Amino acid sequence: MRLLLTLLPLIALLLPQPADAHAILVGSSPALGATLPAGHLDFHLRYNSRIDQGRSRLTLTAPDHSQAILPITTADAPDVLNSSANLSPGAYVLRWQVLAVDGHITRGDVPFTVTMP
Ligand SMILES: [Cu+2]
Repeated sequence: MRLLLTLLPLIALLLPQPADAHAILVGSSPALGATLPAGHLDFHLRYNSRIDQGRSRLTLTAPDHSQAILPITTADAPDVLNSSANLSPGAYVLRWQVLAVDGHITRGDVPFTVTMP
């Protein structure tokens, strides 16, 4: 009995989870807090599940705090978000908002710094 009680939480973990596929960021370029040289910059965000690229959004906050919506470029995989921009030195925040296939929206920030080339 004691063993069963000990195992119950583990068994619960092993049972199939309810369908839930919130998109979670699993990798990004630039990486969180990265420092990159000024000029042309490619943005690649990768998620743990398929996302609706047409209903997802990338917003870039510039060093002067102005915000611009970045055009999302065609991706070769259903779980990535790509864009690019030409950036001058300063502190930026790439804000992503994605719609996952389960209909849930998630968002997050990727702060990074651009330095003189
Ligand atoms: Cu979800």
